[in-house]
Amino acid sequence: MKITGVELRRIAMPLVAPFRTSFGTETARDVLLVRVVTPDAEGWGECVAMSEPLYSPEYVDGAAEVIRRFLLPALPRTLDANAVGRALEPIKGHRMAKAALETAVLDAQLRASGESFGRFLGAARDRVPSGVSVGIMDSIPQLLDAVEGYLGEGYVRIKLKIEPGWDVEPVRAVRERFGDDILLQVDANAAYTLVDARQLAKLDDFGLLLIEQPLANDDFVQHAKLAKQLRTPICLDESIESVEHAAAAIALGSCSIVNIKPGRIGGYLEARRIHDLCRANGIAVWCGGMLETGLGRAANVALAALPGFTLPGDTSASRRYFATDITEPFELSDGHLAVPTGPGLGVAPIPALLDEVTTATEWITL
Ligand code: OSB
Ligand code: MG
Repeated sequence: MKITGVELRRIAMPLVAPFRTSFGTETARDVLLVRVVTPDAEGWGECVAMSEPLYSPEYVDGAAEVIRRFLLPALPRTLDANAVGRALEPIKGHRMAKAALETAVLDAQLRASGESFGRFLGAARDRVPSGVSVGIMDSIPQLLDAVEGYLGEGYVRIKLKIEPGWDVEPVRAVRERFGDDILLQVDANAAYTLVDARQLAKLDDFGLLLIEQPLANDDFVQHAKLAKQLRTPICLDESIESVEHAAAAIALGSCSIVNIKPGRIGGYLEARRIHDLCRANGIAVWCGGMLETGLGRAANVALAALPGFTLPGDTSASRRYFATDITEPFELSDGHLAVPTGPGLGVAPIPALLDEVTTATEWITL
């Protein structure tokens, strides 16, 4: 495949409600889209980096800069998606930027050959169960209203964002109000240290599926120590940036579950490698999200249909975050999202909707 050129497009998507985590509050999603143009087809990749480097070191301006200055010049003139990761290997880190570029190349390749992401990746089902990530709220009643709304829409699993001062009480309140049967888990986004082990152990009383990323991104050893002090399974998100990290976490006993976010770990090919490794080691995986538009969501849903994804992911409907998506919206049906079946991502931006949210475009001829 020969790439003619690449468009970098910045869009600003207002959120239906502020989304608060232990690292910050988002009111709009600032997204970098990568469009790869070839003679036969074009392909889209969504960069999951956020405006500021608070979740990980990457951020949107930095991703755009590394793509134009280092990643695109490193690509061979003709290539397929398998060659992208290898060509970009000399450039350290920047996995979110690399993932966006590789995904766009893969999408173009699959659109040209008529194969869907799901089929290419090895999807084992045609729909995936949907969980929802619920932000930190100003009060418990406000949280209970939000959770009630999501359960009413049919979400099959609730994830509560937690931080010191907002952990045991919100979990207790949700259990008291909605019972022991709902699938419930929490995500700390690295807000605790090992000194908080006794506080985190209080969560053991509530039958949670897992606690996600309680400690700092690089604390593999301390997560392993914490795992010995908790009955609640530990799931890693931020810590796992590659299949090598996943192998280290498994060997050390740092986690028993992995949140696979393709954007964070460099793309869907590495995501599949982590899936395969975890499956062979009896480690459950689920598909995380980064408030993706329909483009990123389509690929995540395809990935979440692989057989090792045995827990519901953060693959929510488009309207969880956006009043208007840039593609046809993903909608819940009986608590599930359908895996797209069309070529490539199976969805495409609707030009008028895309233009409405576009803040900048840049064309790079290769
Ligand atoms: O930690 O999983 C996370 C959103 C942005 C950054 C980090 C995280 C999240 C979410 C939301 O939890 C996932 C989603 O619904 O897309
Ligand atoms: Mg997380």
